Amino acid sequence: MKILVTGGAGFIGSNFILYWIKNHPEDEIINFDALTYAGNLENLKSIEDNPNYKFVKGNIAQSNEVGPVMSGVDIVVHFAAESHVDRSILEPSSFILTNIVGTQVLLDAALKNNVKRFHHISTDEVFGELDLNDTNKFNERTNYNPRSPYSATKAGSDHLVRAYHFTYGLPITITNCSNNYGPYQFPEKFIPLAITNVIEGKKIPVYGDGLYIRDWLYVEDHVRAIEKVLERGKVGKTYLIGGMTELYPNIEIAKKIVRLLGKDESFIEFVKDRLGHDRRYDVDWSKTKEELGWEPQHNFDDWLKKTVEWYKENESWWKKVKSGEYKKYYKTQYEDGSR
Ligand code: NAD
Ligand code: TDX
Repeated sequence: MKILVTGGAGFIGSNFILYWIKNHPEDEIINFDALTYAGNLENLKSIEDNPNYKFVKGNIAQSNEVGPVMSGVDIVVHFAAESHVDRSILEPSSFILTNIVGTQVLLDAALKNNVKRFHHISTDEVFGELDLNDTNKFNERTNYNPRSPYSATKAGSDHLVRAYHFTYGLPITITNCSNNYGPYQFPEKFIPLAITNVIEGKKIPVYGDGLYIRDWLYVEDHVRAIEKVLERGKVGKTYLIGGMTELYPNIEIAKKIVRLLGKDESFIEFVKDRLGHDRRYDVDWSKTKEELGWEPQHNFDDWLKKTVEWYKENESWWKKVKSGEYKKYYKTQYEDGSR
């Protein structure tokens, strides 16, 4: 089987490739990635010489770059995206180009090359926000209600993927998952930012009142869910993926991280809130469990601890990542009061 992975140099894509090569060594993987600030081939160093793995640098929004890599592909697993909500608030245009136009270019090429499955990775953020004190969760029937430029572009890409199925018969599946955490996550996202800041002697910036809730999913649970959908998912269907049920507000997570690093709460500071900040996400993944036999296996407390250990042991990985372009972004996002 020949699998084209887009965005395989990013956080979830690289975890997916490492898992797939280990568990399906007979398959051929092409990793197609533009290597934006978020793409890092160091994540894949351990497999770079594997004869069944090949990296091709290219932009999903450029049809002349996508065309040649799609030839002979059986399955597309589409991770490539601009993925950080705060960056989408500062500058939405690259999100529209990559997440919407890029997805459409890939869909066209997949159709032309008769791929057997186009699997699109999406997010629970397309459903908008839940109130803090209601008990509803997102499910397969929840209406789309995206509220950030990022989630609006992911919603647009989901609609296009389904449209290519209904209109042209492209065999697609979609997963909408909750917030991932684990190794190789770019330290602009809350958990790796918090861990690496404390190790560097900086504070954890907690937005607003800190009472925002995410449904944390360990990245390997997500990768196993994608595997199940590729093996047993029904063409045309959407599957929801979420974590185990501990729903901690961000401030609690910040407190857990400082404790795990042997520091006190003076390492936490409240900063100005994100514009349009979604209050709560919570995913009902029971249908996915019923149909595919998948459920998350990594509980938050144990795997947050292991994630903290990973960042402690891999300082050289994130120190490089946190330099350069990242410094400029950090200054604009956290130090420049002009917005
Ligand atoms: P990431 O930002 O870590 O990685 C994105 C990758 O895509 C990078 O390697 C980058 O170089 C590549 N890329 C960006 N623009 C590209 C382009 N135009 N052409 C080719 N490659 C390009 O993202 P992630 O956290 O690994 O997320 C992967 C996918 O999962 C995204 O589609 C995201 O929307 C979705 N998702 C992420 C989370 C999460 O918590 N991280 C949760 C739900 C859904
Ligand atoms: O410095 C921060 N301080 C803070 O309080 C940052 C970066 C975040 N936060 C808060 C905002 C959110 O409530 O932490 C929570 C998590 O923030 P992010 O890590 O930026 O994730 P989120 O905005 O929830 O989106 C993530 O999950 C869904 C991914 O970035 C998306 O790609 C994915 O679709």
